[in-house]
Amino acid sequence: MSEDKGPKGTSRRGFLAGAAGLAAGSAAPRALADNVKNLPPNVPDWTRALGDGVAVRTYGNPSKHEKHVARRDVSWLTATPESSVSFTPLHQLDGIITPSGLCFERHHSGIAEIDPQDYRLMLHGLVNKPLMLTLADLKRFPRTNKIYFLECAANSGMEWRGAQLNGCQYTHGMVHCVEYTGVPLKVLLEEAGLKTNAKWIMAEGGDAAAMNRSIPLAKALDDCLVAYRMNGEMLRPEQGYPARLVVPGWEGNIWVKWLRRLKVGDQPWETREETAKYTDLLANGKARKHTFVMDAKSVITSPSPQAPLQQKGFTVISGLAWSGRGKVKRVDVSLDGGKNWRSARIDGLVLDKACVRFYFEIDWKGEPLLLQSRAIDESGYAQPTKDDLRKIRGVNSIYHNNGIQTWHLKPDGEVENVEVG
Ligand SMILES: Nc1nc2c(c(=O)[nH]1)N[C@H]1C(S)=C(S)[C@@H](COP(=O)(O)O)O[C@H]1N2
Ligand SMILES: [Mo]
Repeated sequence: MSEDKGPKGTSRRGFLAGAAGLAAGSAAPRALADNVKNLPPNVPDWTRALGDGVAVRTYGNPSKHEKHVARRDVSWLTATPESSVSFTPLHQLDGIITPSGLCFERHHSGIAEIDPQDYRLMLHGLVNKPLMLTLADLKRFPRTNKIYFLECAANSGMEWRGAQLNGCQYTHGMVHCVEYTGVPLKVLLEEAGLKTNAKWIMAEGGDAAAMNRSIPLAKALDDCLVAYRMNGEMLRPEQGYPARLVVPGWEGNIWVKWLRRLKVGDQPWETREETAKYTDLLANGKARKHTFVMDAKSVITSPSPQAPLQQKGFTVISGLAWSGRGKVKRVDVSLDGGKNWRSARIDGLVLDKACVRFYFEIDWKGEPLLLQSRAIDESGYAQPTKDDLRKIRGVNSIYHNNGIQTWHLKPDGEVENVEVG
């Protein structure tokens, strides 16, 4: 390896400095000595015998050693598991694509189990030719593949009155980012033919909640999809099998799962989910509604409370950023609670209304740090501090909390959810 300088002047030869001393670290890997027979230069157990053949694992699962990588819920948050949420383990992932089995779930009445043979999508209302489509019909329309994030409007909703949940899985884990395959909604609407007074669309789910929301026609004709695949495979039941609405950049609640009906109308339906819920109570007692767009947001996923640092030296700080207004243009990182900022390195794809992955490498000497990240999107919008957000919004909201998160990294490597004043 050449002696070129790494980020912040770290010598590349120094990346693993101290690696040999792992056993002396605070969280040493399980007693190395016990496994000496499996360590080089010895021939390990897994080299001494044949492994499973092909087609034993017909639909593969992660290694049994990765069982700790899991969706988790917060038991006291909701009264029942059917109307509840599980969170994406953001601290255990990298890149921008969320593995299908780890996408957070938000159901109002549990997971509908739909037989694809009996599936129908009805499109009616202010159209010239109402449609009743089977899944096979949907698959015959021209289709497209798009990577988008989906964020529940309630993500970070517990943090309005101060730091509360200790882990980015819980503070920020109501987001996922996958590739969808589906039919542009515009194609279906054109097939049905819109009447001239068409202005809104109502999407309704086939679950026991029959969850429904109104969508302005302009958005429906812009970039919405009726998706039936995610990450190449058919949608998982949790994500709305066999078809869901994809509403890029807009709050997750509108992404109706188990999509059963699309009705075209001339005004919003004022459903429960856009009046009693998914509105934002302001300090003056008035509430905002139809707050569709998810503004730019970011979070450091590692280190974070569930992913403490195991040792000093070269350290990769990593996180995710996204914006419902388009592409993320830049992500800044602060080590001192927002006094000084430097640009992080965005690595991998930078797509419209999708997550980006950022990295910021440091040589950590064990000093306490106040880690923050802030996303700036192509519209010029910069993620606000929590206090700036509270100045406009008060503290009575649940939804649309995109304030800057602070993690307090302590000398022992532990990390805590805090706020800086
Ligand atoms: N039919 C139906 N669609 C639904 C819901 C639901 O309960 N029923 N929950 C909504 C909410 S509030 C969110 S945040 C997203 C969550 O999508 P996910 O479960 O794929 O993460 O689905 C939305 N679509
Ligand atoms: Mo949601």
